[in-house]
Amino acid sequence: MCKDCGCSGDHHHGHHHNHVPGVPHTHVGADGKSYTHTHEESTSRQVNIGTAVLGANDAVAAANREWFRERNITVLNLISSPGSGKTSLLVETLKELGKQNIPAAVIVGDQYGTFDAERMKSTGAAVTQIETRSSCHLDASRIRDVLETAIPENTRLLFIENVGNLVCPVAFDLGENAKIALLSTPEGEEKPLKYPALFAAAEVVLITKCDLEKVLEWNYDQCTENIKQVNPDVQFMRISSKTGEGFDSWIKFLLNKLQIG
Ligand SMILES: Nc1nc2c(ncn2[C@@H]2O[C@H](COP(=O)(O)OP(=O)(O)O)[C@@H](O)[C@H]2O)c(=O)[nH]1
Ligand SMILES: [Mg+2]
Repeated sequence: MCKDCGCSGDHHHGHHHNHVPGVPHTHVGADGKSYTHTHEESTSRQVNIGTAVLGANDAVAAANREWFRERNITVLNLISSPGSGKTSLLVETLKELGKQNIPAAVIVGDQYGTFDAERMKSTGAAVTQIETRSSCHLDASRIRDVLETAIPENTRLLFIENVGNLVCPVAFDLGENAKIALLSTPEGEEKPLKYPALFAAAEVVLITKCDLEKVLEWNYDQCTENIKQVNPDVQFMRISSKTGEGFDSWIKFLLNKLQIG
């Protein structure tokens, strides 16, 4: 989690700043309330708040997980950089699941706007957009708050498209069955070593935009070696939402997930 950007708390600065240590000052938080606090010399206080926030998040995530389990809904949390192809993948995936009569829903988080929800709604699936505003990740309570409205009764599969960010979303359990990482070929083969947390936590890494491999001189073996260094057991899939390559394996993985939960 990114303690420097303040993403760990409800009480959210939303900006970076330098204040004189020991002098109290006030901010208006994302919830509209005013908070007065004091910056200290050491960062130990921030770490403590972060730990408490994650503990509170885990409790809500556990309740979400139970909600999904009672309804037999499999939940996948998609995490990657902005622009790596999450929404494009989901549009094509939802079309395919529609053909196979598998009811799926999506909750998508972005800082602002409803662009992605509009793209995905065209598939006929239930899609709910959350605007996270000052926050760089979804947390379990944001998911809890929309559960009753976002998920039609017969839903079997829920995709959560997290806010585009390789770092902070990883720390927040949402109650999902698995985290799916996407790494698009333009991002470079070394990203799993530079941002290991996501690749260590993922059950599957989708190597997206594989249609661009040639033009980018993408080195698949080097990339997968890098991922294996942080997660020896992870599954890989090479996939393109433009050409449809890799969709057979991806859909097979999803159908299998529905069986085993
Ligand atoms: N060449 C290529 N471009 C893609 C592919 N998937 C997505 N894109 C493009 O990448 C950009 C970002 O995609 P988007 O799905 O919005 O990514 P997100 O921000 O992770 O949701 C868009 O311009 C897409 O058209 C792909 O498989 N191949
Ligand atoms: Mg998107």
